[in-house]
Amino acid sequence: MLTIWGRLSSVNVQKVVWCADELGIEYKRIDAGGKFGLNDTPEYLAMNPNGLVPVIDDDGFVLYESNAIVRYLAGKAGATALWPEDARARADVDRWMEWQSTGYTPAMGPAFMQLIRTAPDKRDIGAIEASRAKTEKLCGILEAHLAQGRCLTGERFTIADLVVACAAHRWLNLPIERTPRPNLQRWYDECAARPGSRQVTSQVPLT
Ligand SMILES: N[C@@H](CCC(=O)N[C@@H](CS)C(=O)NCC(=O)O)C(=O)O
Repeated sequence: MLTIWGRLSSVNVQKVVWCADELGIEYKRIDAGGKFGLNDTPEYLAMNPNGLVPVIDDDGFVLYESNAIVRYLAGKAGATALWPEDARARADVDRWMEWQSTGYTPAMGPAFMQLIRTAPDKRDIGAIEASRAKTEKLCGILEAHLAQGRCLTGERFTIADLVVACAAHRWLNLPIERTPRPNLQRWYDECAARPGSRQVTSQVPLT
């Protein structure tokens, strides 16, 4: 039995939950992190010394780092449509996953933290604007790329779409000014219509 630790308001937990739902894997999710705590207990730190969510335990196999978990779940399920075996196709998927974790989500992080998790009178307007500008630039890259094909790596939905769509969900639901991006919106709407996404896309308003 798969156990997932992590609160659903975490974008990194959302990726894992969507992936498990997409694959139809049975699992138990335990709220941890943020207001739920638990992630600073010795038992939790033994699973993830970083004290961050998510962590999984799959019949004794413990793993942290959300994108590694997503790859593990897809790989274990033999879901080659979601994570292709061909070296170049896989590298293309992995590239977008790296792009999400090292670029896209960090870019919007300050705007999210300020607008959603900081009291209005304590907000740093400069940090919000800098974060908005960085994210807009990356959304421009997505917009141009998605003008060329249905999904991020061609015509088929993969775990690259899944993890980038979790970040896009957050961005598209922030109370912030955004440049209209019809291709990005079309792609996001298609990802969000997948039954596996429902627990992520129901996270509105953002918390
Ligand atoms: N690179 C890690 C980042 C994990 C991370 O930063 N998790 C955040 C939530 S998104 C966290 O645990 N924050 C502390 C908390 O929720 O208490 C991953 O992708 O799993």
